[in-house]
Amino acid sequence: TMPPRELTLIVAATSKMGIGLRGTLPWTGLKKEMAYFARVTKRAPSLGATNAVIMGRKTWDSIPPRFRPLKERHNIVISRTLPPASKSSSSSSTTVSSLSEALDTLSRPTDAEKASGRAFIIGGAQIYATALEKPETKRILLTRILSDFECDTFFPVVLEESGEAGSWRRRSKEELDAWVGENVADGEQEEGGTRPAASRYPHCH
Ligand code: FOL
Repeated sequence: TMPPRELTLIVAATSKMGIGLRGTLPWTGLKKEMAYFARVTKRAPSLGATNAVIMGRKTWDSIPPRFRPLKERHNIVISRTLPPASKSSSSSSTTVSSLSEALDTLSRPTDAEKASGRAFIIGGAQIYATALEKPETKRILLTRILSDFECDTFFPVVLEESGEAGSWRRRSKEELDAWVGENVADGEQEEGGTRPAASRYPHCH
């Protein structure tokens, strides 16, 4: 019997913890930030391992069809209404009806490749909230978006720039770098097209 898989939440949020607007990301053109998301979620702890990305159905719908399923990752989609041909599953994507079922799926991997990968919760708000109640949820990788974009969806915990947020505590850049496996750019990173949206790189909580 194996220990349950650790879960890592990855999220980009404004200072008010805004994460979404009308079914998509509130911002456009944060290409380096999205590239960071893709690199971190793809990077597996060992050669020949594949990570899993777990998301709600609305987040799945928000991903441009050309990028779905997210490549080089096992995509697990949570939907109360399973697609026709039920419990649709291929090697790169699986649909389940709850986060608990997603965790069950991870606990009986179909192959060694998936057995050794990391598991990331990639949203949205409902799935983050459910995941935050699970003891398996060990860390949050937050990218702070410094421009105050309009949002109608919010991350369920307010993570402060400095210090505590309930039981969550901000970690050092060294701890972040060591876990993600890269030297994460430090300080304010400016990008975002014509009107640069400053984005500051992750906090590890
Ligand atoms: N975390 C962070 N840090 N940034 C995000 O943008 C983010 N987004 C989500 C969850 N956590 C995040 C959920 N939304 C794609 C689109 C939306 C999305 C997640 C992923 C997406 O299309 N990803 C492609 C990259 C495409 C590109 O290169 O532009 C991928 O391969 O990951």
